[in-house]
Amino acid sequence: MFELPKLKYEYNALEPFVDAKTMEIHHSKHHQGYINKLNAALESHADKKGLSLSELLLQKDSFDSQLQKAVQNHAGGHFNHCLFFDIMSPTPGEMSQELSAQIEADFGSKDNMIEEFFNAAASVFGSGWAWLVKDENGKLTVQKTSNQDTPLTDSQAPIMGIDVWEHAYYLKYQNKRPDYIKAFMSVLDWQKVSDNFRA
Ligand code: MN3
Repeated sequence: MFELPKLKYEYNALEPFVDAKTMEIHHSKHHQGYINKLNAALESHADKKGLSLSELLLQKDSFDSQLQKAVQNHAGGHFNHCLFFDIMSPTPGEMSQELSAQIEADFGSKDNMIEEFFNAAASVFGSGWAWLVKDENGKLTVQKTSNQDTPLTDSQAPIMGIDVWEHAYYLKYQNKRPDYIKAFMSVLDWQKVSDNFRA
């Protein structure tokens, strides 16, 4: 059974950038909801219960269509939210030299990468995510996914991502998604993103 990870900070710790009410609902209702639905889907698939979250996502194409859809949406939702909550911090750290050098190699500069990430997040149509993704050679790209699809595959893994579903920002920012993206960048823990890059 999958369980909701505890946050490393209080619901109000990211104020004023991300408000406490949004954090509470997002974590305790939305993230918990994906976990509940994932666990429910696995109830009838006892042979899959020993698989890790990553294994479920990487193997889902071999599952029956009902479980495949449940894993895509709810294991994806669980995985994506774990990363998202983990890379925000009330005391964001600095980017490593290693990540900084890779960003310069792949985007020319940190500003260019942030601009591309910002534009990706702002232009997701409907509900979805924008990502910074590392491939098997360490190369970085900005990507977008719809719904709870995740960029995790055998050959690439997300190291940073922003949830642009309206539930992530509507209470405080309403239709002003760009303001929310800017706020997210203010609480983004580059040290954690650097750890994910190194992993
Ligand atoms: Mn969400």
